[in-house]
Amino acid sequence: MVDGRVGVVLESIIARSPGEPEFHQAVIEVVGTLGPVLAQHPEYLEQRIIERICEPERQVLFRVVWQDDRGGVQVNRGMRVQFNSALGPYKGGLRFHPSVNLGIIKFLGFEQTFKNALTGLGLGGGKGGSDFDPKGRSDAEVMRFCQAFMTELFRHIGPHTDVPAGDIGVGGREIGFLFGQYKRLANAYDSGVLTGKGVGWGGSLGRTEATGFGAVFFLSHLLASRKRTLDGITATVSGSGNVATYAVAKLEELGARVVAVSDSSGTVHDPKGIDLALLRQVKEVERARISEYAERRTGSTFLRGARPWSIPCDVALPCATQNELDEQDAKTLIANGCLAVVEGANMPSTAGAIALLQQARVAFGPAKAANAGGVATSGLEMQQNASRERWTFEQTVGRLAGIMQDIHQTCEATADEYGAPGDLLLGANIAGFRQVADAMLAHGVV
Ligand code: NDP
Ligand code: 2IT
Repeated sequence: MVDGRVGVVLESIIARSPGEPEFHQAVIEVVGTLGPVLAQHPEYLEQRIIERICEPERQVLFRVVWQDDRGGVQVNRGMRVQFNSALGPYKGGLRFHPSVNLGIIKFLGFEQTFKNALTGLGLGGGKGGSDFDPKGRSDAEVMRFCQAFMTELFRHIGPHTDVPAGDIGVGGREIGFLFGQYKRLANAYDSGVLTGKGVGWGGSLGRTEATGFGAVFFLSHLLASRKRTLDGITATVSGSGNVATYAVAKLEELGARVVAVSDSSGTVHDPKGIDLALLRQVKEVERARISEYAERRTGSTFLRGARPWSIPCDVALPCATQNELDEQDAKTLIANGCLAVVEGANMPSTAGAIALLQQARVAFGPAKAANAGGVATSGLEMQQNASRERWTFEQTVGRLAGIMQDIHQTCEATADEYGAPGDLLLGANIAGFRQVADAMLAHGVV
């Protein structure tokens, strides 16, 4: 609910960022739930915290020129949006995908600010990326692109300034090439300048698994609050990248049957349950399309062009990209008796879909809480880099599990406090906002 004064503020924020629909959507979603806290704390409006929190502190746009394997010159655009440093150095991933534009990176940096606040680890918010498309590129081309990208980015980042990591199209291979170039330019081994590093050279055990595992830990708390467990339930997952793969792994470990995964070409329906080893072979080792999985797995089918949401399930985990679950999908999930939707991706559900799910009392785990396990474990990687320690897989995942439990508890308690029991979207937004806003007030007019 947006009252008159807040509505005027929202309109001015949208007007100053034309042509950025994803950013508008993210801002409206957060500010639309802040009514009760703004009523209680007039200082947030008086000090213009909403306008300040919605305006990135710094936005860097740069040209990235590199040579492909045939000697052709390629030109891409790189960017880094340093959104908010009230709680710590800017922190957030890099996305390499042809759809990347400033509005998408701004929405991601905005979401990241509140997500990072919820982790409690002293991390500011940022995001970056490029319209570079890694699909079909050789390792050598990806390396030259990463080196060209870092040649500009390096002057804007540092272990105490801004600490990028992966996102869509940026995984261990890319972080390696980016780190190599940073190290060469800086003439320093600044382990803490990037996270998601290889475990042999400063990375944390468990970071690869963290986002997917964290989302499933969040889901199990959500189900527990409704006296249910994961054991024996049916799940559908979208995507087949980093987040999706380790969501599938943890779901299956905890006794769920995952009957769908997908990519941008279509969905695999595997009624027996996804074969994790085959999924990893196809996607991580061969970097092939998910249709390849269906070709090798008897009993599974490939639904070209389809999303997973028409396949009946008890829980749905969108783990691919923004706006991949719309009103029609929400109606189908509700009609099929879905109990819970937990967002592994960033802003995967449209505003209309969220409204329908909430009306139908489907338990909803919002992205900025449910997928915070990735960045939280990046925070743990930074701790290990700073102390020159190396924790075991069990230690790190144990810390992750505790952080996800705390985040779930904070969202629930905040929703209760503000008169909306069970509304974890409101709980996540208000809890994250208050952390950041109070730090900004303390820091004065900066
Ligand atoms: P990956 O690049 O590893 O995998 C992305 C997956 O999503 C692929 O299966 C890809 O299919 C699919 N996908 C990407 N874009 C689209 C699209 N436009 N339409 C349909 N499918 C698409 O990325 P991640 O797993 O790291 O990221 C997935 C989501 O999770 C993103 O929203 C990201 O922001 C979010 N996230 C990631 C975190 C992390 O630690 N990595 C942390 C928190 C959130 P295809 O190969 O066909 O493109
Ligand atoms: O959206 C996200 O939280 C990420 N892509 C992870 C960011 C990070 O810094 O680990």
